[in-house]
Amino acid sequence: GSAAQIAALRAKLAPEGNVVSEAGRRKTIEVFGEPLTPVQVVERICGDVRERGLPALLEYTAKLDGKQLTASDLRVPAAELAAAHAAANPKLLDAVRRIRERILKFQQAILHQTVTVPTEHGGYLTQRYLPLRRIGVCVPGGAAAYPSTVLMTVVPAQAAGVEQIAVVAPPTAFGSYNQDLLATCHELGVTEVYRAGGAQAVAALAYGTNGNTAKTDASGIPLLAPPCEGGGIEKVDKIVGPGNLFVALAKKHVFGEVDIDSIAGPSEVIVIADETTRADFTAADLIAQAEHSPGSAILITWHAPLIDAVAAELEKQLATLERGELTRPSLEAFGALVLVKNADEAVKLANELATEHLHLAGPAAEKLADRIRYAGAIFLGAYTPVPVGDYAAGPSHVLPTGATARFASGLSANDFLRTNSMIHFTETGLAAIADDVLTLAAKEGLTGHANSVAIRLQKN
Ligand code: HSO
Ligand code: ZN
Repeated sequence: GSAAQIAALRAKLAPEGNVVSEAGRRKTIEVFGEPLTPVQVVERICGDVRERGLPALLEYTAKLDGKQLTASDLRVPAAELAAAHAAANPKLLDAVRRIRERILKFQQAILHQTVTVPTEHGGYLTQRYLPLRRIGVCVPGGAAAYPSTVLMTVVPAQAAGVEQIAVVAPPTAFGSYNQDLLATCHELGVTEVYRAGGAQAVAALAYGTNGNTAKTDASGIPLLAPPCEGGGIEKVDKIVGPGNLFVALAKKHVFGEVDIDSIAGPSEVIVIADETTRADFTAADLIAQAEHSPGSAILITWHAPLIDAVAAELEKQLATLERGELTRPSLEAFGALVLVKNADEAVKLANELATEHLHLAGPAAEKLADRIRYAGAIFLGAYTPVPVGDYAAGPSHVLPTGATARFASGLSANDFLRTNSMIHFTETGLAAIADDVLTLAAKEGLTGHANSVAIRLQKN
């Protein structure tokens, strides 16, 4: 629990590429013929897509993803989505349907409800929740194909009642050319899938692809969301979903123009194990996270024999797993087996590290749950490995990483709602509250404010 130990473990949880990592922020890249930081690159790309719209999006797709697309093949045709669905393994589609039901049930149950508080004299105050109209979902396509990410973003949005969902995935074999991904989109009723990734896709979602040519309606009033022309992307109200460093930085860049979810970096797990925890289970759990490559995986236990047992199991399992060799470097760079003195120390470390996934693996570990304040998602017991949450349980697997669980929460249906407050006063209600309003208005010197209340209470 020393400061040095915490710092060392924090570094493990913020691998290079994470927005919060210094190394990731400082290294320069040469996509524009001069060394620029990732932030500078993202600013240029976003600025350019905002200015020039669709041509810029297609140029960056060609330059950065190596895929020459035309305006008409940016959007995956309806027939292609249907064909992917028709050709999909029925077992996959059955699983998608069942998982969809589980997510929907949970997400609908946690949805904020409109609240009305009656006030004296027949008035009322309301907090009304309304779904967003149109959102964009980023699905990554780098190290693996992620149909599960489509489920874990799209279904919460649908539970909230979002009308329009535009999915962007890079034009790669693991992205928007992945047939399972397309079949999953179709199964969920997503009709807008675009072959775009990186900062350019985020910018396209944020600004739309019409460029800076001001669009107005017949009476000259600027349109907030001009309908897209020639196969472009229409501006969304919120962008969610994970992605690499460029996607994350682009989301930060466009925030304010649109809303975003939290910034998701590389995946992480901390397993807190007790005397009953099986070494083979735990090794498997650490590997499962590390195989996201990069993915970090930390074991914390006060049960000393477990450290060596897990180390041995890691070797054994890495040697036989198909992705073992891909996973090993990630585990070496971003993994740790930590022996603590006792459960108190384990709790303290877990709270300091505020990890994305925290697995309390065993009855004694499970007892610590109430003392855990910071974690994206908490997995309880020997039979709740993180992949159950990754794929099927119900809460979204889009979770805060890089210690952002100190202030950010996992994605949920509630992130697709916004609110209006509504205030209604009767004449007697206004008379009853008038003094308080007039007092404050006088203090602020805003006589017009005072008058707008006073004028209603004057007796003729
Ligand atoms: N562990 C990842 C989610 C995921 N795992 C997708 C497998 N597929 C971030 O929570
Ligand atoms: Zn995972």
